Amino acid sequence: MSSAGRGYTSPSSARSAGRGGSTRVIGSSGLTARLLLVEDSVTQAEWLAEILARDGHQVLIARDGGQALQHLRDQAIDLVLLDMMLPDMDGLDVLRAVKDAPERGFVPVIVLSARSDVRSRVDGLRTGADDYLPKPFDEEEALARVAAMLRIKHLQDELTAAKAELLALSVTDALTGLHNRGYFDARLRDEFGRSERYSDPVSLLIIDLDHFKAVNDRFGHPFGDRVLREVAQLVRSSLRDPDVCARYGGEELAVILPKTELEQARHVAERILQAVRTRTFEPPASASAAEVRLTASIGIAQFPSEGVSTAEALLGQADEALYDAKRAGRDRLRAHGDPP
Ligand code: GH3
Ligand code: MG
Ligand code: MG
Ligand code: MG
Repeated sequence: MSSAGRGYTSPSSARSAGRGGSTRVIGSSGLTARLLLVEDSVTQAEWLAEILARDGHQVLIARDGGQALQHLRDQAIDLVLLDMMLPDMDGLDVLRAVKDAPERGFVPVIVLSARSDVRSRVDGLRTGADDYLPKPFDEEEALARVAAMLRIKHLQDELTAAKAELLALSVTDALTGLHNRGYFDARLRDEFGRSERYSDPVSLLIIDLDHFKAVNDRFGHPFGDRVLREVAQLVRSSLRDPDVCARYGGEELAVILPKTELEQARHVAERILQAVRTRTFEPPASASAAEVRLTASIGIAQFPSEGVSTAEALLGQADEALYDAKRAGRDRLRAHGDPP
């Protein structure tokens, strides 16, 4: 659907690519974009569209509010030029439709109004319009105002993308790419609350690599790091989408299994143990070993269960079960309450 994709793609057009993509070319005037011109007067619409197109913009024309809403639904629009007097709708309603869709990101709206029509400009600006152009417009001014708004949009898009990236980083463990402990603790509280409200079961696994200190001591820390990353992938790929998997501490991973009974959780844990014990890791070239093998131990707890009224208590039970598994010889799982 989109044509020439030269030049940059802004974060917002990358996000909205699924809804028809976006045409962006670095033109003579700087940023160019896909504009929606909402104007019922054919002569005015065509005149302005031609000026904008000459400046490198792609221009869609809507003759009334209904067409405008249709275009907004079908296309990724970067900026709207909006006549407030439309045959079928109040321009303010089109404006609200543009601004009430946060998933579109920042879509600037420039109100077009007769020079004498102060009321619709004021209403427009108060309702969320970003700028206005008094009719009849000066060609240069129209282009300059569009360019200024697109510059702001570009900055805004970059900010939104940077914020999303920071947010992702703040919940991610840098070594393994799994969620970090902060995220996990918050999700555990959420899932615990949900489980309490809806009487759904929730299970929790704590996975600890066996004798991992020895792996580091023998093959070096960088190799240990690589093993941790690979194990994280193994565990992740043993889980379903709604499951939450995090690096809980050094060589410990934790998993929330929403809507999962203890018996199903045992199956998941057994699958993870099997995946770890059958995996071979290629040691560093300097090491004499041909391959490195590893095992893990897993502690399981489920809610609802006796003596558990908080997420922390559930975590405590899983932790105790993990130590039972270690004491019983490692490379195995234990659920809270299992006989020794
Ligand atoms: P156990 O079977 O009792 O769990 O023995 P262990 O050696 O795994 O347990 P211990 O708690 O004594 O040691 C944990 C080791 O995990 C020591 C530490 O160096 C290693 N470790 C923790 N975080 C990292 C990491 O980010 N990278 C690497 N390479 N090693 C780590
Ligand atoms: Mg009109
Ligand atoms: Mg440990
Ligand atoms: Mg360990």
